[in-house]
Amino acid sequence: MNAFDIIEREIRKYPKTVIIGHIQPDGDCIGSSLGLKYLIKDNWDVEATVINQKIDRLSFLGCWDEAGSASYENTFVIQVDNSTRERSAAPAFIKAPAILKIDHHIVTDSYGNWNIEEQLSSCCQIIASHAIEKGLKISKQAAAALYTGMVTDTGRFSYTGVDGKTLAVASRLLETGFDMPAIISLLSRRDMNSVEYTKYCYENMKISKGGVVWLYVKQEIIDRFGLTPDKVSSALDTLRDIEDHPVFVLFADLEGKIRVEFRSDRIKIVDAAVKFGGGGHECACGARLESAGQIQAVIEELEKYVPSRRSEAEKAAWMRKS
Ligand SMILES: [Mn+2]
Repeated sequence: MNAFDIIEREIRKYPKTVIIGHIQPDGDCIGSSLGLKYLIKDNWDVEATVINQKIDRLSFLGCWDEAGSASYENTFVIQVDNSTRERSAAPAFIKAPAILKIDHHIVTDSYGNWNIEEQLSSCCQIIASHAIEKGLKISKQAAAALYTGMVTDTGRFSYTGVDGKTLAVASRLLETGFDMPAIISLLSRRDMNSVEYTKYCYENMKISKGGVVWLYVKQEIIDRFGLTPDKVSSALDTLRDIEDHPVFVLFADLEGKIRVEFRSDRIKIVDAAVKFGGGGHECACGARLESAGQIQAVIEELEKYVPSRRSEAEKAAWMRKS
């Protein structure tokens, strides 16, 4: 099933097409939404509306609206990069008569009338590969948006899940001639406040007895640095890549709960996230806690995945991969 066969048909059936991302948008979410908007405009001259939360550092890709009180009657909705209906940037979308889900996460909620669920390295890769397969015209603007999502969701093509097909799709996007180094420069830029936050993270990160690297960013710190949820997560870059410590986790106060971001260097830890009611990818997943009292339990659960605490055989297998 090619996503654009559905899109081409449904955009003509309904007076309105709305593309929606997930809450706390990232590069893949914004890149997918805007890339798709540009593809629809360039190939069928139809204006789709994009709904996403605000995120300043990606505004160079284009504009979008925030969810208002719009109803979704008589609307064709394309929901991108969003695994569950609750995480939508506009949950009212579920009332729409026609919903296309395009997502690359582990499948837990196939809420669409059509569900394009492919476990590729980014949602942008799915959209770009379907566009290429269908022989669509891909403008520089569309390519730049889709490339941004591919780059950000794969740690610049370095995470598990990147394969020859990923790079073939990226290659096709680069052929459009958009200014790739400019995109990378914009994505990499840090202001002094971020540098100060990074300093805070290095000074306050901890390593548990069982070898888990962790940090808890409390509300007062979020306020002190004026951090958006997305900026809070940049602490993960401080926690990663520490020799002999492949399992790390970031806790942060968020909307009265504690957001937990689990990460590892090639160790499957998603079961730990599931244990706390979360989910996601094998080595990059998340959950929410009701209170800080549960933090210790999460750390102890994760300690079970630290190679030095596992059997000699498992340890050797992990070392071989290193
Ligand atoms: Mn994604």
